[in-house]
Order: sequence, then C-alpha cells, then structure tokens
Amino acid sequence: MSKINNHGIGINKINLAIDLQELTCEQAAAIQGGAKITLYEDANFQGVSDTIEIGRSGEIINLTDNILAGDIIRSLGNEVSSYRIESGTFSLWSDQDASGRGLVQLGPGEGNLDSGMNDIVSSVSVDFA
Ligand SMILES: [Ca+2]
Ligand SMILES: [Ca+2]
Repeated sequence: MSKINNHGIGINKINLAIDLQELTCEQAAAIQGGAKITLYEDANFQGVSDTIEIGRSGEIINLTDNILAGDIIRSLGNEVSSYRIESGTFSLWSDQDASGRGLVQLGPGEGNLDSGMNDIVSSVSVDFA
C-alpha cells in the first residue's frame, strides 16, 4: 500500500515539473512575441478603428455588436470592413469565440474585407503571436 502511494507521489511530482516548464515557455512567448492588428469600421481604413495587441498565440477576442463610447475595443462587432496587421497572424470570424465563417491565417499586411466577410466579423483569434 505504501509503495503504491510513493509511486503516486512520484508521478505527481513529474507532472508538476512539466506544468511549470510549460508556464515558463508561455510567459516567455508573451514577453517576446507580439501580434498587432487594427480593425476599421469602414473600407480603406476609415471610420472607428481599434488596435489590438496580443502577446500570446491562441487568444480570442470577441467583438460585441454595439458601439460603446469609451470602450472601442468591444465596439466593432459586425462592423469591420478593413484591417491592417502589423505583426503576427490573425483569423477573423463571423461568430463569437472563433466560430462560423473564417478568414484564416492572415499575416502582416492590409486589406478590405470582401462581401463574404464584410460587416459580419464578431471575433478575432491570434494564430501566431
Ligand atoms: Ca463596416
Ligand atoms: Ca457576426
């Protein structure tokens, strides 16, 4: 009985060490990495805009439907018509939580959204920071 318990403790210690290592890598990525996108309400980088900077891959930003003064980061849901990516790789999604129709893995650059994605984007995910 005591041998089984000892083994159990040993395995737990190994798992804990791996978790700590992963956390350290994640923190390092957050400090060194960086993904930056600006979303615009209108085509050709016009109208209300919001710049989102993320240090970590896999992050998802949901955009709400209403324009709220003083909280522009959540204001562009179903309004985005153009974008400019300074660094990193992003995907734009028609629904919340990176679901629905996607315009995926956009690298640095800029553009207008075509009729398939115009005014429907409700979330943004960071593929690579
Ligand atoms: Ca628009
Ligand atoms: Ca939408």
